[in-house]
Amino acid sequence: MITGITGQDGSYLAELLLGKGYEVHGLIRRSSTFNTSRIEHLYVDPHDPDAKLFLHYGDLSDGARLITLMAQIDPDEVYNLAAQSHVRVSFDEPEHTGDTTGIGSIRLLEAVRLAGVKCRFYQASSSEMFGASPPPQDENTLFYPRSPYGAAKVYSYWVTRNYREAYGLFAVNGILFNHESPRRGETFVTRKITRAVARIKAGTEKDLYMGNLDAIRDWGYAPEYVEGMWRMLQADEPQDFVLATGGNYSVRDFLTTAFEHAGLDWEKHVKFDERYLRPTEVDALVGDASKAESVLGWKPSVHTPDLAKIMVDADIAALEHEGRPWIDRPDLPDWT
Ligand code: NDP
Ligand code: GDR
Repeated sequence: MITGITGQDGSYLAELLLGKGYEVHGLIRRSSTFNTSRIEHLYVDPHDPDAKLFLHYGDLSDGARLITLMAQIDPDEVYNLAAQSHVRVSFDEPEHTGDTTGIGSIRLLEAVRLAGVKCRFYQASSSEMFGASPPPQDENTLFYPRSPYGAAKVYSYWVTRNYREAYGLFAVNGILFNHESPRRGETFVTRKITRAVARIKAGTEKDLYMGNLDAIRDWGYAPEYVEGMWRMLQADEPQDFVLATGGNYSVRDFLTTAFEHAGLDWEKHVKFDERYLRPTEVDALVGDASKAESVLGWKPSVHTPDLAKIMVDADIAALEHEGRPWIDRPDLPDWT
């Protein structure tokens, strides 16, 4: 069972698990418009005897529904990926962020416990929990969150550990550093940049308004990170792991690579807008994933500069084909 299946990571994880022969159940939110574009290509009519993907309405704010679903589905593995996941937005909607990104996790853990489900549980923890602690960060680094989002993720991290210790649940935290892809939400910095590059290249846009260009991040490739999530649940013992590339790049570096890849000069197009600044910023996140490499054999192969190029190519292709390349263009390479 995957919460957040309609998001970037949920869609890649669903693909990975279906490819391994799993039956996958996803929690989706009721919305007045379709919110399933990232998983449309995986959907098979549930009346089809070959159907392996099943979607259920629900919300992390609705504990009773989570208990009902747990009892009905009786999953072997639960991946809690749902969250209000935007750090800047968490300053605008701190209470909602606490309710979904924080309390939502304990509602799901309680649903597992109360329904008596014997499953393995993955919690999508984040490098944002390290916040102001200087890099490199690993599993032993002190948490010092710098946003309502980071603080809510710290809560979820600790309740996941607590359910492991208190109830013997196989519950783990994947502490993932930033990971991106052509499916990344359009308001996160990498996708915002690569979409703008495609539009500027096509001549439909001229300027890109941005906030702090000095922030350092360690941007990896999402499909590799969902493989790491799955490995954490196959391990002999429940343990928490950092997943990261170890890369050290500024937003300015990402801009430079992305614009240059399309033959453009970012300095001619990028303008500053203070609305994209955060009241407290996380200056530098650079992860040390050596524990994941030694215990899980997990090692990322796509590093930030190549990731920027993959995303620019995909956004240019999406514009050219007036759609989402990973759905409309089966001839495109796997990374879409
Ligand atoms: P996205 O923002 O792309 O996806 C979030 C998902 O959560 C969507 O499916 C969304 O549904 C769903 N969701 C939001 N609120 C609720 C709710 N109240 N009830 C049920 N579902 C809800 O995030 P990512 O895929 O990038 O990230 C997955 C998880 O990993 C998140 O928890 C994120 O905080 C965490 N994380 C992400 C990292 C990254 O770099 N991507 C790094 C570290 C942690 P809808 O589509 O309807 O909006
Ligand atoms: P982050 O991702 O906050 O690290 O959280 P985001 O891409 O939003 O910001 C990265 C850095 O870029 C700076 N920045 C801008 N950010 C956005 N969104 N828009 C801008 O215009 C802009 N200009 C500069 C930010 O200040 C920041 O320093 C992501 C999310 O996926 C979380 O859910 C996840 O937990 C963490 O990564 C790890």
